[in-house]
Amino acid sequence: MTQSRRDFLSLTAKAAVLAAGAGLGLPALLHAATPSEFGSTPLPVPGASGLFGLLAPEGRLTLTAAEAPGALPATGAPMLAYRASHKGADYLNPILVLRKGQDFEATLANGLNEPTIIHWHGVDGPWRQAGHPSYAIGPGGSYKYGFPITNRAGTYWYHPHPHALTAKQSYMGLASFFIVRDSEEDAFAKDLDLRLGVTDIPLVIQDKRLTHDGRLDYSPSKDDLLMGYLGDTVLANGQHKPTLKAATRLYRFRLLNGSTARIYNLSFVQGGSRLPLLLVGNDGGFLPAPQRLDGLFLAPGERADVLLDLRDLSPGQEVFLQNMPFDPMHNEGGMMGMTGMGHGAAPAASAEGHGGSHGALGEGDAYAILRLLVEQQVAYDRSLPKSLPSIPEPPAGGTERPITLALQHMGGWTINGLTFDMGSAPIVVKKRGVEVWRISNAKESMPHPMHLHGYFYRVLERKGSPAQAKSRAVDTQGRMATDLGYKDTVLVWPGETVSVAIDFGTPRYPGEQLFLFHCHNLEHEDQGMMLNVKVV
Ligand SMILES: [Cu+2]
Repeated sequence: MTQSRRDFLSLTAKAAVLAAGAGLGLPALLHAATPSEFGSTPLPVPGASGLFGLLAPEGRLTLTAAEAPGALPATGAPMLAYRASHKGADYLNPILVLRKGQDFEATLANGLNEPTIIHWHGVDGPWRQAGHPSYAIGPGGSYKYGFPITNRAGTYWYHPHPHALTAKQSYMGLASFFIVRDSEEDAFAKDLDLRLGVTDIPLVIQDKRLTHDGRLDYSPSKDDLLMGYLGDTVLANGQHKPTLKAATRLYRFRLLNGSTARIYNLSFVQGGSRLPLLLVGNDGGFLPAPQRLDGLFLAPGERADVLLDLRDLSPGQEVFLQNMPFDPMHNEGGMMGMTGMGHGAAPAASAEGHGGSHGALGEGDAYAILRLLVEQQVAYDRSLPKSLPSIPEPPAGGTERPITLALQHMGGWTINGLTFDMGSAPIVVKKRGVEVWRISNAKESMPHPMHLHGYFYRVLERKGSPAQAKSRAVDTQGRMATDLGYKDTVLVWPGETVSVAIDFGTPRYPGEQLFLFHCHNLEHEDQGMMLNVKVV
């Protein structure tokens, strides 16, 4: 009997009891891990080889997208992975570790039976290096990448980007981290005594639906394609309900939401209270200054680099990384009747933390993702950082460009009323200065994490934010701590307008460029919530 089957059976009885008492829907409880259900399954952490092994490439690296039998840590089922061999070690989905200034040379080999191409998410490079879907290669084909790493230190990542197949391929396993280091990062890690894979932990969070025998199940219905495919089991580094044995010291977590559609509201919880976190970085590296917070939203594609201080804990104590209840704002309900694709649950149900009817586990449900078990008492004499490497203030002014996100009558999600057309570029920008994009999401909508290729945003302002975002504002412009610094993916809630400044003026890539602006809810992207952006 597989692990997931055992879990299912043991939880069913428990859920029935709970459901009777609490008046909650039975399905919502089936796979919602509660702290008491965590066993001794170790969290897969990056090592010197294997799945998510740390790989600092020297020379040209070949990444082969292919099926990897038995590779999914949670169930031992097959998954898709990028295979690589380097200096005698074999890897699956290697965590690429590069230095700023280094030349990156990689060849993607397509071992799938359908087209694919890699997008280096957040990594600067000219458009032909960025995995535009027009460059997708067929089965047996290959694509050569080669460009210098010009990013500052940060937590970037890579995943497929063939049009209409991005969600499925990412979901089936093709995704990993792309970590860039520089001298600022070296100093930071040295000051805090942080080691990648030991006390500096890349953590990708993904929700999955599993078949009865533990295989990954990607079979979105029409409703799922419209709202996003939600799983009922949440994995951390591919493992369900894992434990990381920890010491009484500082830890760094590089959190990545690698789910196709699910948004998380993350906190570290100990004995019923949320522990303080120090947010030090996000999509584009270090923030201007560390931000103390007790929780953060993480939408698909976004990263958060956080420090967690376990010095005051004692051996035997546990900390859980949890999803905290929130309103997932599936407020597209009013439109659903019009599309004829109505779903069962009333939109109002979201206010109670159950996000519609898709999947047994609502986005707004409370559940645990990872356990930290304090085992070792150590002396740790470093102090928390009071400052971080400085970055410029967001630029003031610029050419304004309104962007609207809405559900098309009788159709899917649109940007400025349009869906993706490979041959047209509805957004044309000049390499001449700053543009301010005012991204407005309709009221009868759902949250959309909007991602731009090739350039970082600086968030200027949030207007019309829902209470759960507004309550986390750290300034009068309504920005949250997670909006500070450089962003490549920004979550826009229903009814909200997020203004971002993009500097197209700094010389970057020679010649005309064709990048993409799209929703990182990957079902939305694949359904066409994506536009070409031509930079001339
Ligand atoms: Cu979307």
